[in-house]
Amino acid sequence: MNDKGAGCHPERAEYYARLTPHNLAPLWEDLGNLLLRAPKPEAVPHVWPYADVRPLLLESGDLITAEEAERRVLILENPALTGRACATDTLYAGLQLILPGEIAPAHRHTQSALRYIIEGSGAYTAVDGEKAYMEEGDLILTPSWTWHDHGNTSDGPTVWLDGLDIPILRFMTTTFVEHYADPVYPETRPSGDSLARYGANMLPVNETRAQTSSPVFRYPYERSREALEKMRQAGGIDPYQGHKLEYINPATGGAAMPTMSSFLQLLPKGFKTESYRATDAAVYSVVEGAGTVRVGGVDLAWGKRDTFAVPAWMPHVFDASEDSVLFSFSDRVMQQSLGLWREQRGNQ
Ligand code: GTQ
Repeated sequence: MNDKGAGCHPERAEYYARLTPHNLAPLWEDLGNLLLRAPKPEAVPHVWPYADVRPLLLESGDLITAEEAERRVLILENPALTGRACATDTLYAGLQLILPGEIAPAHRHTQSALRYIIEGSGAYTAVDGEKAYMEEGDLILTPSWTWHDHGNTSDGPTVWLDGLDIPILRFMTTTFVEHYADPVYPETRPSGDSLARYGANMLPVNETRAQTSSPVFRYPYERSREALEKMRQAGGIDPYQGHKLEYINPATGGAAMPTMSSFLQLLPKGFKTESYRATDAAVYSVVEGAGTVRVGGVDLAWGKRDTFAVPAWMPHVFDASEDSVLFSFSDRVMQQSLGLWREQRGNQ
C-alpha cells in the first residue's frame, strides 16, 4: 500500500469522511487502481466441455420451447463474472438449441451477433428475410439491427455458439430491441443470394450501401477449411498462431462486424505455439482435434466442440495433440478502431 493513505494520516481520514456525503472522493487514493501498468481482466481462463453442456442443453428442450424462450440458450458464464452474462470482460457467449420444427421468433437488436455451428445440419437463421442454412463449422452473422429468426426444418437438434457484444453495448448504454409482429420475418431473397452477390470475390457494380457489417452473412466451413489446408500445404507457419485467417467484410477488407473480430486457425498435430498475448479477449470453439492451452498460468484441455475463454493480455501457448481447427471471436476490431489494440509476441 502507499503511505499517502488514511491509515497514516488521521486528518486525511477525517477529511475523506466529510467528502463522502457530497459524492466526492480523493483520486490519489485510487489512482493506482485506475491507471494500470497493464490490463488486469476480471475474467479467468475457463473451458466449458461440450460433454458437460450438451446433456443439460438438451434437457432445456423438454422444459421450454424455443418460441416461449424467444432464445433457448445456456449462457457461458465466466466463473469470475457470474450473473453478468460475460464469458470474458467484454464478450457474451452462449450455446443455443433449436429442435426440429421449432421457431425462435423474429427480433432485432443493436447488439451484433455471430453464430458458430457446433452440431447439426439443416437448421437456419433468416437475416432480414434471407435464410442461411447451417452446416457444422459455418459462421453466420446477424449484424446490428437486422431482423432474424431461427428455424429447424431438419430432423435433428442443432446447437450453435452465440457470440454477442452484449457487455460492450451495456457499457455504452446503446441497447435497443424490437420484436416483429409475426414469429417469422417475410422472405425477401432466396437463400444463398448474399453469398452469390458478395462472397465470390466480386461486388455488385454501382451499389452503394452502408458497410458497417459484412453483406455476406454465411461463411461456409468448406471454403474456410480448404483455405487453411492450402496454407498448410504451401508451408511456412506463424509460430504464434499457426495458420490463422480472419473472416472479413468483403466490401471493406476489414473485420466482418464492427465490434467483434472472428477467426479460424489450423494447428497441425504436434505443433506448439510460442507465447503470445494481446489486449483483445477471445472465446474459442474447437471444430476439430484436441490439445491444451496454457493461459495465464492455467492449463486447459480442449477437444472437439468444447468452448474456452482466453481473457485479455494473458500470455497463452497452444499445444495441439491432433490436427486441430479452432474458431474464435474477440473484441479486437473494436479496440483497433479506437487505436487501443496491442499485442506481444514472445516473452519480452
Ligand atoms: O439468437 O438473437 O445467445 O438475441 C442472446 C441474445 C442469442 C439471438 C443469444 C439473442 C440471441
